Amino acid sequence: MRKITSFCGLLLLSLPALGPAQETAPAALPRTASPDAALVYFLAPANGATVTSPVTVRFGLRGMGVAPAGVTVPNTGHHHLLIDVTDLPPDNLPIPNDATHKHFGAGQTETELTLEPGKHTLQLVLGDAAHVPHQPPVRSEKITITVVAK
Ligand SMILES: [Cu+2]
Repeated sequence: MRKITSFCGLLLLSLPALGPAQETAPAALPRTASPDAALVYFLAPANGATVTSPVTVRFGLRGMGVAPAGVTVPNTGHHHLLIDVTDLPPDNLPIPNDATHKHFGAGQTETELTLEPGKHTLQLVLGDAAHVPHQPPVRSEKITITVVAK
């Protein structure tokens, strides 16, 4: 997280130095290409499932490999889990790292999630070595689950 913050700081600091010709360009980071066949999805829970907390969430990935953050092997990335996120974060910046945007930078493919009772949405986004979504983005469908008390 500290790495992301300092990188963003660097990015912001470098903006005033851009020439007039670049002023209209978005403050974007280089994007890493994803293959056409790439697909990220939930192995569990199922969309619409009723579950108890903690919820075991398993991440599926087809057409690409999982690599830890910082690794720049082509056609790899690491998982990010968006919890109750309405607006997707920008595709051209590192995915935020907070309570609703969880990074699995060690290459994890599952997690135990503690959620309050009620409806929740979950969505997966693959990020590259620098936590930036691929081009085109590799995102799962957004699933809805209902958490009930034990
Ligand atoms: Cu990340």
